[in-house]
Amino acid sequence: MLCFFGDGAARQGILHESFNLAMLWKLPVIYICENNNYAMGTSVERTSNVTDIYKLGAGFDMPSAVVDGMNPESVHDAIAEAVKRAREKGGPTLLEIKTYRYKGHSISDPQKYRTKDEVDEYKSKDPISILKKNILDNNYATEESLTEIDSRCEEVVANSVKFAEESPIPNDDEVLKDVYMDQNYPFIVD
Ligand SMILES: Cc1ncc(C[n+]2csc(CCOP(=O)(O)OP(=O)(O)O)c2C)c(N)n1
Ligand SMILES: [Mg+2]
Repeated sequence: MLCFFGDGAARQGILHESFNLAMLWKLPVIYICENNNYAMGTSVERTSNVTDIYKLGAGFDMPSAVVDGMNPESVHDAIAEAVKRAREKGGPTLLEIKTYRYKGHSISDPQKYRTKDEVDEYKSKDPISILKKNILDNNYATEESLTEIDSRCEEVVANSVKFAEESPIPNDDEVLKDVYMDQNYPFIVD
């Protein structure tokens, strides 16, 4: 199971309880902390004594690593290793994937907590642009085929939005559809 959360969510106590049980029961969970350095507008440095989030795994003997989230190959390699461990019943892994968020947390975020230079610095290391350059430089694909993939993706998204907007509001009995949980869990009250 791939479990994604932000650096802000990493500060919640329940995560540590979850780490403990996941290690005790050797669950096949890959904890993926997307550390973009801000929880809404609050930097990791303002809230955390230990700012290397992957180190939180040490208290539970959980295999943990920091990964350059601006480098798609590094992310692939780290996930592949964690998946292998999980499939071989080696238990959970914590990955701190260091990345960045170009936009504010929401449209009402004035972004006074960072400078434009900081944002521009990360934009210059954009993983999608770098991957594209890498693909072209190594002749893995042509510019035309990448443009074609882009337009196919845009089409899928546009069709999905159209489908959602044209669909009726779902019935209440669909609220748990496709949700991974015990459908008889006692929280569900008629
Ligand atoms: C249990 C809970 N506590 C607090 C909040 C309010 N809240 C919403 S987003 C957020 C910060 C999340 O930070 P992070 O996980 O780093 O996400 P990012 O801002 O990077 O998208 C907080 C505290 C919430 N939604 N749920
Ligand atoms: Mg964050």
